[in-house]
Amino acid sequence: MARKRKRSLLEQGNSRSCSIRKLSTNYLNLSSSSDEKPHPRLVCFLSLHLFIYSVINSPAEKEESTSPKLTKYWLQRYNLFSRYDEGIEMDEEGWYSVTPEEIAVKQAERCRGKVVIDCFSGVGGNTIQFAKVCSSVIAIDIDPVKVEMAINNALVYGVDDRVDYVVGDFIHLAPSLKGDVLFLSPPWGGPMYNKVETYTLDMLQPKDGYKLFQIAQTITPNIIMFLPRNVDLAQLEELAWLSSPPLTLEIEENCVGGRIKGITAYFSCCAV
Ligand code: MGP
Ligand code: SAH
Repeated sequence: MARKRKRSLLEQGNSRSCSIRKLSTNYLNLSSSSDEKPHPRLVCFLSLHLFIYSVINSPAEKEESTSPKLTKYWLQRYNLFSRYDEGIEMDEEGWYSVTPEEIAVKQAERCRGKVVIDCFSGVGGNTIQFAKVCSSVIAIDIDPVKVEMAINNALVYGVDDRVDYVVGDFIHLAPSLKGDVLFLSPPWGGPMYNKVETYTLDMLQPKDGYKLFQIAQTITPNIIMFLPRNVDLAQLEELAWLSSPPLTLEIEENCVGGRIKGITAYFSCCAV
């Protein structure tokens, strides 16, 4: 199992300034031993040079800066996975799509003791928390790389043996699935989802939200959807009361550190 250890930006910053300080001091020591004081401009120039050199050549910096657009997610890495440093693996979509751990814990708590199907399991943010409290978990993702990462990440949390992983298309697999609760955290169309004022259900992928919900209902009425914070709440209510029989709907705003990250809609024919 590939285990990557990554230093935090702060640690990198500290070690970088330490090594610069050390190198500059060495240089000054050398100079003073020969009793020749270097020109202050030369010291400045060399320090700057060493700083740039160490920034460019820091392996940790290189590893983390492969995609600058992901930096904001990397800075929140411990909110995404508290055990991030123990070998968590992510890809680009994983970084911007994973459910923050605090939210996943709450969603899983609602499914305690049940058989849960995590229909769009990604790198496993939700799957791990379901595995901790549910009687069994089926995790489905169409992308085999995500499933490999999810297995690795479940290993980090010691719950890998409590999940059945399936590489496949939820839409095609649906007729063969059985479970008490269906959890849907589908692609929202990328990190630009919040560029519209109101996110409508037709923007969900791989099918629009109405179709996804219809497919989910063929398996169970107990459906949980993790959706953008700007989702059209009236459409969610519509989904609930247009169902036959009408479903109860509970909407939860999910915050981390005081910022809303998403909305969870709990649909049920009875309390889940
Ligand atoms: P965000 O809005 O991209 O990040 O995603 P953040 O840090 O709130 O950005 P800010 O600059 O607006 O403050 C917030 C959360 O939404 C992520 O942590 C994911 O849990 C979730 N999320 C985002 N996207 C694009 C998706 C997605 O496509 N699918 C799913 N299931 N969740 C997503
Ligand atoms: N809840 C997950 C994030 C899910 S992101 C977590 O916490 O980690 C949405 C996922 O849906 C992506 O990993 C993507 O590969 C997957 N996906 C997209 N289309 C799919 C389909 N038709 N069937 C199953 N998975 C799909």
